[in-house]
Amino acid sequence: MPFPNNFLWGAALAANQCEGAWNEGGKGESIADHLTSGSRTKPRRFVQDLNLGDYFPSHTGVDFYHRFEEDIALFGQIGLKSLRLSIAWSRIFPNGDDAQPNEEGLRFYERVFTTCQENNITPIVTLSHFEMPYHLITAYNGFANKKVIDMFVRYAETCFTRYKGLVQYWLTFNEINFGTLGAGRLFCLGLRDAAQENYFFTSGDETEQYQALHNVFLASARAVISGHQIDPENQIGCMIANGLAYPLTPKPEDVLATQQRADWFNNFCGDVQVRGSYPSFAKRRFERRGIKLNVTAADEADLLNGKVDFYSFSYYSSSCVAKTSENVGQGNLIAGQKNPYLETSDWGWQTDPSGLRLTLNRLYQRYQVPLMVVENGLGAIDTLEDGAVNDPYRIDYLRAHVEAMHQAIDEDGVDLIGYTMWTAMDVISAGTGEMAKRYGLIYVDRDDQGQGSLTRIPKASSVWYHDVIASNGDSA
Ligand code: P53
Repeated sequence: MPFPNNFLWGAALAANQCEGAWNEGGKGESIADHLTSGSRTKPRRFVQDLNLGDYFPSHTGVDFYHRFEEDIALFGQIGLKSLRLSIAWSRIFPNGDDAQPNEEGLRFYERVFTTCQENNITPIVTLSHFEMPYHLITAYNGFANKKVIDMFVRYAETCFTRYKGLVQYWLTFNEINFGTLGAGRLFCLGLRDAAQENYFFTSGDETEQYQALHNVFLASARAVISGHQIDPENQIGCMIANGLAYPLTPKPEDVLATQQRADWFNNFCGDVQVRGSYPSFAKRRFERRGIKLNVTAADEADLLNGKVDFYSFSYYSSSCVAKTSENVGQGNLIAGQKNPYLETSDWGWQTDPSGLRLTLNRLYQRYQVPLMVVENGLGAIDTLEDGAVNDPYRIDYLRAHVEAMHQAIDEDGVDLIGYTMWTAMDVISAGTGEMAKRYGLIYVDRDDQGQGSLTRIPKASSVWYHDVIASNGDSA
């Protein structure tokens, strides 16, 4: 069986990594606007004061805000059938708690989605991609505060209402499961005590963290309920960062540790969002650790009524787990130990296409809902030579993953409905804040100091991908 005829071949972006125009059009500050640039060895810093001479790459991004018409036309020429992008919450509600939405922000995304339509591109829209309004952290302590649930739901309802007829596919929270790690306390949950210098490495009160995560689950579920009421055509999915891990050895204790890690990082959030209730292993873990969450019967009903329509996830690499291994490493959040059988990218991520097939099988067998791969790609150093970028390494990476998806559909019977590779064009790296870590089908002339003409140059991989889409996967 080939890829289905209406398969959503596409590419992905996120507002804070591409738009720039951080304080234009009435936009408020977001978490992302407070992040400096870093590198593989130098962590990004989260700073409160924007006036100390630091460089904040999201402030200019790659200028998608001003160039989206030209950019989406280029995506159309590549033949993309879908474009995953996010709405910056702080363009719609600049502070998060504003009485009225910002009309200029609403109009911007209306033009973006209309331009997609003109280019026969189906938008897949993430409502929250690590970019909540900064004011919600300082004034409310992020999702620890129940009021923020209502603010998110109001934001989601504003978008569902305004973009009815233009957008049908929605994702609520990007990589929601980073909320199970200390690292996600800031960019997933918006916890105030996490707003310290080091973006990723924070630890704090676990009860507060999991209560905030519960509130994010509720915000997501209530948005799903509203989204279905506002437009029954809406298809609303979860978005989970996949952290496939293999046991480092066949030692039963390593196999068990691998499963426990998978349950906590991969399965917990998916179970809540797809099945509509907390899995038994999570309830038991909270009890044993003395974590008492405030979960009402009304909350439980909302989780059940707000189950997602499909499951989407990011998949980049895999790693190995041993009972004693350090599972969280710097700049490589979900990595465990190295797999001696796999190749490693310049940023330490190991390429594992078979792992994608395995993941698709595990997910489909667990949930039996349609699946979407909404991020997959290779971050690499690209060089511009004679006005062109030749990136055979990226083609090899993408081809192997397209092949793995084909096998999952054809041989294993998995219901996979779309693939949006990361990224449509080069953007700021989320993990390191660099431009040097490029994933795009289109090169953007911009460097780590914010210099460059911002000219767009389609890479060799975009020509390859064009043919893959035109042949519905056959020419991969
Ligand atoms: P960058 C870590 C591990 C896996 C996925 O990441 C991650 C992260 C956070 O860095 O995030 C997703 O740019 C995220 C995107 C991000 C992409 O992976 O660090 O949803 O925003 O750009 C790639 O190489």
